[in-house]
Formats: sequence, structure tokens, C-alpha cells
Amino acid sequence: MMKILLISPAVFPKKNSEKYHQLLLRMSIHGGDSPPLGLEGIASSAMEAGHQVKIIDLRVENLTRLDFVREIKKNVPDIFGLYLTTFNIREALQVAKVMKAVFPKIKIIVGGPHVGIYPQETLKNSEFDLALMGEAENTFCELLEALSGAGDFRKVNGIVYRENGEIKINGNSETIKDLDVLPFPARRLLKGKYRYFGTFREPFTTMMTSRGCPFNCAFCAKIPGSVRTRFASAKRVVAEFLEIKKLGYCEVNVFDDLFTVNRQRVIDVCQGILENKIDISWSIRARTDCIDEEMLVYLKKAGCYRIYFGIESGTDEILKLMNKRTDTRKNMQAMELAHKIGFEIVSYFILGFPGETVETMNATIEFAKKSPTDFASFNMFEPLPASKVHADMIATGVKDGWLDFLELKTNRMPIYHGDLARSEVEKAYKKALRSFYFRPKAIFNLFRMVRNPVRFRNFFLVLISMLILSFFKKDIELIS
Ligand code: B12
Ligand code: SF4
Repeated sequence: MMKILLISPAVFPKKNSEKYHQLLLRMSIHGGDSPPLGLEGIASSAMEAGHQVKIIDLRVENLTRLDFVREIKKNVPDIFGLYLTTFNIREALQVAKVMKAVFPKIKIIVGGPHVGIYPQETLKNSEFDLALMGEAENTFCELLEALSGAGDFRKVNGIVYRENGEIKINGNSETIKDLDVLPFPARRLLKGKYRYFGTFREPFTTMMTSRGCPFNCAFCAKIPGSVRTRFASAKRVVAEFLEIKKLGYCEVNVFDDLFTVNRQRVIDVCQGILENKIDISWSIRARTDCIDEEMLVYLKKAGCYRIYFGIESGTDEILKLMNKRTDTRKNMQAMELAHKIGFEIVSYFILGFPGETVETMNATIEFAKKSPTDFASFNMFEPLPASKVHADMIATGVKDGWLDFLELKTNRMPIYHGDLARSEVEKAYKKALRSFYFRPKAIFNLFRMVRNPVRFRNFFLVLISMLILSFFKKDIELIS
């Protein structure tokens, strides 16, 4: 049996005001915080294999450096595990440095989407001892077994390690074939308070009922190991909803890339929730071409109250460039249908996709305002690693800007907007936020949706963060 401490990294706050600043930033940029489902997943498998596991989510536990070390010293683990995305690498390194300085003998294993994309670059950081690519519910357990002396860790699929000064990779990013055999994520291990901007009831949690996505939008990152689409059965999904309810949660944010792509499964899940009388509020993500009226009515009856749509652009020409395989007419019709049935709608939009002009960005802003969407999440385009745009960019000889970011030579994410200048995209971004949210219709809508104190607090936080983002340049630099 090993003692494992899993950590979701964040900046260590020095003083109280920094905590609030970080919360507002996360609220405005990502919509807030949600539990680290990947860590809960590997924790659950490791516990099933007989290990003792603890999770610290530094994003919400707001520990100072000193408090963090004190917390670890209460029960020093045998192994540390860190969750890594390309975007949290600075925070992860900062946390790992503290861990290595105080506990130099304890191995730090890293995993998460970043590792599969940049395995070599990950282990160039001497703070990390081992990295595991792909979906790690099984391989993490195999690795723990090997590290406790029962095998050779170099044989674990997807392991990245150093040998004689060289970085070596064994096999490929792991893909779990059957999601039904996985234990439910260990949600009970999390202590922090999570805030997500639209949450209606608290406490809330998250869920993932499928992995992968069959579409190929040019801006979307295809994470090695999680490309192939797999679904958990409706029976398993209903059982997980039941467990979540038993644990005391009132709301679930379903984070599947495309919950609705398998129509019959959606209807079976809704029927299961209704038959078991599970009183829970939930939300899903969907493509506008993967829904229909009957399905939406089922979803609404079963407690699903909010849909996130990837609308992306207000022009057909840019949707085509994005390989979105939808058009503005379908997008508008789907939003109108969801609105008619009574869903809250959140739409994602991209500004500054290569090929855009100031006119197409303005068309996107106008489209958002004309649509019945309740919230619009505008994002300045980023060439995500493992996306088609990123691959094309490198193929045409543009340097991979993420490498400088990963080597901490810059804290700016790579910028790539085709013929548009960054200043034009930033201008459109601020204009989008101001003209969408500071309209009488949008403000009235927000008040209409308040309904309870949880909502009131979250909307208040969103309004403050929107004000910061749309009027102060400093914060835009922090996220770009
Ligand atoms: C929920 C979510 C969020 C939430 C919170 C995420 C969280 N950790 O709590 C919010 C909304 C805040 C968010 C924000 C962002 N996100 Co996000 N998000 C997701 C999403 C949809 C689901 C994550 C999840 O729960 N997955 C399910 C679990 C089971 O998978 P997993 O986390 O990958 O974990 C498995 C393995 O990676 C591994 N593993 C994970 N951790 C560890 C640790 C160890 C030690 C080991 C051994 C293994 C291991 O084992 C796990 C089980 O199989 C993913 C897409 C996806 N399909 O995963 C994107 C994703 C993670 N996000 C992404 C992005 C781009 C962002 C943003 C930059 C968006 C933006 N423009 O602002 C921000 C950045 C946040 C940050 N600082 O990292 C990218 C990351 C790509 C990359 N290169 O790292 C992803 C992969 C989406 C994509 N395809 O582009 N996100
Ligand atoms: S943007 Fe959505 S539909 Fe497109 S590839 Fe990514 S997850 Fe799939």
C-alpha cells in the first residue's frame, strides 16, 4: 500500500486580496472552478487497488506556500501526482519546486492532457520525475505497483522517464476502451468550495459520460489517448447520477465534449433519471446539429436546464474555415428551439480565427446579440497544441510558439490571427463583452435568472469580472 497525494496546481496566494483577484480571473475566463475529475478518476482506481489517496486542489483551497507544506507534513506521502495542462505549467512548476525543496526524496509523477502532447518537453523539467501519457486509471495503478517493487516501471504503457541522461517513452498514450468498468470518480476526497458562474444549486460536481469526439473542428485540440469516441452505457450514467445525489450534490455539470451525439443513450439516461426520481439540476454541452425537439423535451423533464453550444462564428465563411460542419442558420434554429423549450443557453464564440476580418468579428458580435443566448463566452483565438490550425501553422514554417511558453521564456501564449493584428482582436473582444452584457436586454435577463442567493452571488462575480475584462487592459494581457 502506498500513500499518494494528488495535486491540482495553482498560484500560491501571498495575501487575501490575491485570492479574490484569482477567483475573479478564473470566473471571467473559464466560468469558475470545477473539481479535477481526472485526479478523482485515478484516485478512485488507486484506492480500489488498496492505496491511500488524498487530493489537494490548490485552485480552491487557497493555501499559501507555508500552509501547503504544513498540510503535507500532517501525513507525508510516498508519491506526489500533479495534474498538467499546457496552460497550468507555470503553476505546476512552482508547486513542484516547493515539493522538491522540502521533500527531495519523494517522486513527482505528472499526468494530464499536456503530457500526451509534449512528453519530451514535460520531462525536460527536472522537478518532474516521471510522466504518464493518456488516460491513466489503469496505468497509474500499474505504475504504483511497479514503484512499490513488484515490477519494472519502464514497461508501463505511456510512461515517460529519464535513463542515462536521455528521455525515453514507452508505448503510446493509453486509451480506456470500456468506460463502464471504471469505478466512479472519488468525489468525496475533495474539500474545497467550487464556484461556477451559472450554477443554480450548490454543492455541485462534474461528470464525464463519454470520451473523445468524432468531429474535427480545426481549432480544437485532439488529445492523444482520448481521440476515439467512447460512451458509458445509460445504465452506468444513471447509477453515477444516483451516487452523486447520495453524496449530497444538487447539481452536475456534464463535461462531455458532445453529450448528445448518441440520441438513444440521451433518452435512456433521461428516462432512468425520471424512473429513479433523482432530483438533480444538470447541464450539458452539445453541437447544434446533434439535438432535436423530442430529445430536448426529455432532457428538460429530467432536470437538465442549461445547454452550452459551440456556435463559434456569426458567418458561414468562417464556420467553413473552422471545419465546424454547421452553419449560421442551423445554429440560430437550434438556439431558438432550446430557448423555446425553456433551457438557459451559453454560447461559445471565437474571435480572431485565421482568415477573419474586423467585419466577420463584428458579424459574430451581432449574431450573438440577435440570438436568444443568455450568456456569450467570447474567446480570443489561440492556436491550441494538437489542433489542426496549430499543425498547419507549423507545417508552413511558423515556429511553435508553445515551446517558448513551456520553457518559461515568455508568459504570453502564442498569437496567430492570420492577417489580423492582435490589437484588432483585443478591441473586438472588449467590444463584444461590453456590447453583449451591458445591454438592457442582457441585464434584464440576468435579473430574471437570479432566482436564488447562489445565483445572485455567482452573477455578481461574473458582472464584476466582465467589468474588469472589458475595461482594463492589464487583465487581458494576463490571459494572452
Ligand atoms: C472541465 C474542463 C475545464 C474546466 C476545469 C478543468 C479542471 N481540471 O478542473 C475549466 C472550465 C476551468 C477549464 C479551463 C480551461 N481549459 Co479545460 N477542459 C475541461 C474538459 C472539458 C474536461 C476535463 C475533464 O474533466 N476530463 C476528464 C478526465 C477523466 O480526463 P483528464 O482530466 O484528462 O484526466 C485523465 C488523464 O489526463 C490522466 N491524468 C490527469 N491528471 C493526472 C495526474 C497524474 C499524476 C496522472 C498519472 C495522470 C493524470 O488520467 C485521467 C484519467 O484518465 C477538458 C476536455 C477533456 N475532454 O478532457 C478540457 C481541457 C482540459 N481544457 C483545455 C483548455 C484549453 C482549457 C483552457 C485554456 C480554456 C480557456 N481558453 O480558457 C482553460 C485553462 C485551464 C488551466 N489553467 O489549465 C484543454 C487542455 C489542452 C492542453 N494542451 O492542456 C482540454 C484538454 C480541452 C481541449 N481538447 O482542448 N477546463
Ligand atoms: S469543437 Fe466540439 S465538435 Fe468540434 S471537434 Fe472539438 S469537441 Fe468535437
